[in-house]
Amino acid sequence: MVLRKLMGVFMVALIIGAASFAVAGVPDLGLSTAARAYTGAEVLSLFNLPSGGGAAFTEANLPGGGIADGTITVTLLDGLGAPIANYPFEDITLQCTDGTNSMVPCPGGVTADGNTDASGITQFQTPLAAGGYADANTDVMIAGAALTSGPVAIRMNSADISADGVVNLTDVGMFSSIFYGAYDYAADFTNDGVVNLSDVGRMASGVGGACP
Ligand SMILES: [Ca+2]
Ligand SMILES: [Ca+2]
Repeated sequence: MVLRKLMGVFMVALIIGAASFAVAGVPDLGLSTAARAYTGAEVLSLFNLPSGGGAAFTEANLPGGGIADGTITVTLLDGLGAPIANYPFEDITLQCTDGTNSMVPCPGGVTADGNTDASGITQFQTPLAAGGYADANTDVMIAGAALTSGPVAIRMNSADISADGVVNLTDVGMFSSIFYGAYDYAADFTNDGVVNLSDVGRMASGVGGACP
């Protein structure tokens, strides 16, 4: 009887041990988090270029056009809540899509700035290399799967409006149509609610550029 009880405890310990082994060191998409430096409620906007010469996350735009720090800090934890150190930055990426339109990365253009540190932490701060736009929050992707702990309130646009990896006359034409037509976030690079000369400046800064 005692032996049977002991065997039961032993089996439970084995099962728990196996479960722990399964999750240790593997990112948990619910426990891992992504946080924005700016703690206000507003959705920020990030201006991208395929060349990587767009805005750093520290220079994201508030509604109205002001500057706010949109730096994203990612904390990777495994299923036991333990930090995952040295996780490769190539597998920590961003996705921004509203279902119709999307931010389109250049190859390797939207990775975290570095591998996770001993606390499981890394950041997105340097400019992305990307085209396209989406009026939606941004998901942090771990090896292709979104964190279920929630997206970051940053939307994105780019002088590469056509999202083909180059900024050329096609994009200038699309920009002009919006400039002279109805408001569209796709060309409001300063996020101030109007498409005007300040956006022309950012459009011009991208012309001739392409994915590296
Ligand atoms: Ca283009
Ligand atoms: Ca604008």
